[in-house]
Amino acid sequence: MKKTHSADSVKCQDEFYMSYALRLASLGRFTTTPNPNVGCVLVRHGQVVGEGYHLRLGEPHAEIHALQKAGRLAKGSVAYITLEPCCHYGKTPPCVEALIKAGVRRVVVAIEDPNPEIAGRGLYQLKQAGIEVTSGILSTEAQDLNPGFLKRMRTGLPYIQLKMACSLDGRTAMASGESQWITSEQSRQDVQFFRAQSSAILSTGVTVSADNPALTVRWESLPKKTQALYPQESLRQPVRIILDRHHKVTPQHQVVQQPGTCWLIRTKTDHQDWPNQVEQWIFSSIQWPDKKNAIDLGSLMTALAKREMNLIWVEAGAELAGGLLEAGLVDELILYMAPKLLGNTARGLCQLPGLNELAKAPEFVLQEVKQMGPDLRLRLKPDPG
Ligand code: AOF
Ligand code: ZN
Repeated sequence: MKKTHSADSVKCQDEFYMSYALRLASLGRFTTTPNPNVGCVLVRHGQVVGEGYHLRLGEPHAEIHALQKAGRLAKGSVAYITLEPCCHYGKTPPCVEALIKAGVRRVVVAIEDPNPEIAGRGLYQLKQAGIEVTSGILSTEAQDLNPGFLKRMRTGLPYIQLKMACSLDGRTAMASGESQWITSEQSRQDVQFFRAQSSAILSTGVTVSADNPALTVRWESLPKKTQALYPQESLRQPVRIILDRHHKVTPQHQVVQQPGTCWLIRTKTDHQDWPNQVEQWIFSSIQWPDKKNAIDLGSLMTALAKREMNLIWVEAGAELAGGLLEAGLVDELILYMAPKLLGNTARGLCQLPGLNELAKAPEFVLQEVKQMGPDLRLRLKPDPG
């Protein structure tokens, strides 16, 4: 009886400190890509003696920050880490060695690191050194913090969030194409938050030539609560990736002019005078009867993962939305719904041309519903069936 009670209290304590480490980890959410968000807390005799999180590629890992803060007090402490510590020489030396050297007594992790360089070997080396290891504490929360990194490491594909905005009757734009400002200021601030934590924002030449969007992150447009946690200088511009097989993007468009990298995905190169931050990617096309010259989205995503794109935020029209859904590439649908009716002549959410039976309609599982000012935000995942 007594043993069960103490096991419960250890688990409770582990969860308490792990949730603190997760909060620290999330402070790197706008900056760490292509690396994961990781937090670390060192606890000795019930006191936090060191803490830290990973901020940016090439900079020290979470554990190193925490060990530096703890100094000699790290000896005999318990380390709570949101991801299995690394055991390889990457851009920085292995954290496992640093933890062993500092004399940490026990290591508690939320999840294993699927990076093939690590994949359980970090925990193994700790055990070999006589350190007690516990794994799986708040693993769901830790997975949710790093969907992009984890998916890329596990599958070689990025995690894709498809954003759509519509009216109550599921319409995205008037028949004329007029569409700006369907949703509210609060929803647009929320979009800024999602953009900021993505590796890249994906759109199309058709959307760029219709709306000339900047597709940037603007700190002053982030929610006030976010501004308080993340300093302006820590913002990074996600790569802007534009599917542009019809060469609609010109050097004058905002996606090209704004600071940050822009990749134009095309089937042929052109010889215009593009600024340095623009790169043209040439993709072989697939000739389908109904989609002449369409770029194979699966191959594109594999190529983007090879360029270390963890999380891709898609803001485009009905055609790309339909294409990604048909190809089974969408991991999450984020739908902002404004309390307006646009009527039957307005444009629909997504093109699914081959769909003629209800039984074949893509289905989703609702993950979350949140009110955003006057709008609703639905988060949905495709139903694996
Ligand atoms: C940790 N703690 O805080 C992070 C880890 O090139 P490097 O040295 O930055 O190593 C990158 C890899 O290390 C990354 O792909 C992931 O597997 C792991 N990230 N590991 O122990 C951390 N950010
Ligand atoms: Zn490390």
